Amino acid sequence: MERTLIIVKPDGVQRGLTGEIVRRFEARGLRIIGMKFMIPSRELAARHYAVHEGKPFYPGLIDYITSGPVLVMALEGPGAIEAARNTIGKTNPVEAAAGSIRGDFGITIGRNLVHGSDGPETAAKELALWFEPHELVNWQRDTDRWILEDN
Ligand code: DAT
Ligand code: MG
Repeated sequence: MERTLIIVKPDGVQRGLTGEIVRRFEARGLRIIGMKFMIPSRELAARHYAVHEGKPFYPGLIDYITSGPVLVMALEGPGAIEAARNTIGKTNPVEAAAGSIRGDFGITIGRNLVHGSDGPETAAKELALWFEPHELVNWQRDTDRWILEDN
């Protein structure tokens, strides 16, 4: 089992796409274990995007992610990180496959709707950054025997 951190960015929230985006992850079989709605502080945004500090797009990226409410999710499943990244699509929506969230709803890199952790170390770091341990819920999903071969 793997965990990943997903954010519906302010454009996704403002455009009323939160339900559609959550639906796609749920339909895929990823299990929601945490969810919160908040306006990220600049400090939180800076820690989240620390790896991009100094790049030309960094100031705009911080302005964008702190510009309004976001929906933050922790998802769990086998290969959850890669599965979620594939459901989200390539960073630049122009290159994202049709059928992916960015490929279906985005057209510019600076408004690409969703964040998903890019590897196990990043996921662990990001989950700890956005969620307190007690905010992650342990629960049995009754449909798991139809979604997961081994559960
Ligand atoms: P991803 O969000 O697909 O993991 P990333 O981690 O490389 O992509 O970059 C984080 C965000 O920064 C990305 O979602 C959009 C923005 N970004 C990345 N590269 C960019 C670029 N060349 N120009 C403008 N914005 C960019
Ligand atoms: Mg990234």
